[in-house]
Amino acid sequence: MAVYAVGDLQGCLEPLKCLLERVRFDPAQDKLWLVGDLVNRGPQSLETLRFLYGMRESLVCVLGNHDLHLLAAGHNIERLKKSDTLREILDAPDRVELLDWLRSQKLLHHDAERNVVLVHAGIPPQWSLKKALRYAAEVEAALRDDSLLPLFLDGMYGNEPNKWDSALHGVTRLRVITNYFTRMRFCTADGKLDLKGKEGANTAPRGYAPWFSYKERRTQDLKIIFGHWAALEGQCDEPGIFALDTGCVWGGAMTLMNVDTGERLTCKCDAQGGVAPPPTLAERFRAWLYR
Ligand SMILES: [Mn+2]
Repeated sequence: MAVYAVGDLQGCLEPLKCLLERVRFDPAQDKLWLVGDLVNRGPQSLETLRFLYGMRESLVCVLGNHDLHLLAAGHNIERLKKSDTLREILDAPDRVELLDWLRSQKLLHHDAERNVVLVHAGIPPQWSLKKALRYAAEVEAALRDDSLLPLFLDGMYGNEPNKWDSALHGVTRLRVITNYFTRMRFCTADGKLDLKGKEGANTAPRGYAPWFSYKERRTQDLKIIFGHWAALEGQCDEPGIFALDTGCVWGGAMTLMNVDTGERLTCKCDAQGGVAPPPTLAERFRAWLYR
């Protein structure tokens, strides 16, 4: 049995299949961990979701910002944006099944035996693993609760408050938790978020730094696998921190890592003859702006 983690899929099914074939993935034996952002922007969001649903027993999945956006659109909370490629899911006959599966996923997965955590964006420096798990569970409970779900999806959008305070309550509290786990890149040592910067690790605004870079970070003794930050290009010098988003949907590649050995493989988005014509520079720029 092998355990693999794969970076953001964003509706790119062919490179995922390419990677699974290359490691001879066996759904009966092996496990695939997904860092979230399964859909959106890429060419095959519906097919990707169906493919994953078909192998759901072999998956561990944490949710990303695009997955939550899909849930909000699917529950008529949020309208689709021009750059979204989610319409085909909303129109699909199996949408209820697929979206119900999605909303039953976690924000944070902890493998105690391996001492590894899987999360879409990261864990803020001021939270211990214990606290992070507790806060993630608050959002996960809201996602699973029919009456709380619309309130959460409606209230999750926004950048404020930009810092955790244990006195926060209601949907505001859930929004801050969700922003940490699914959108964070740069923050201050005490966890104040900057949600605007999307470029490389050395482009932090003054007073901010990548969430994983702080000496004070309370999860130093843990391995953390994350996605979301394509501009890192899979590079992260911090010991125990594994960046897996290599920007497949932006013309990069998809990365798969063996969780136990750290070995990595990549497949390009056009690995099998191309599933979509390469975007023009203008399209890529527009897509990047909307990311
Ligand atoms: Mn993301």
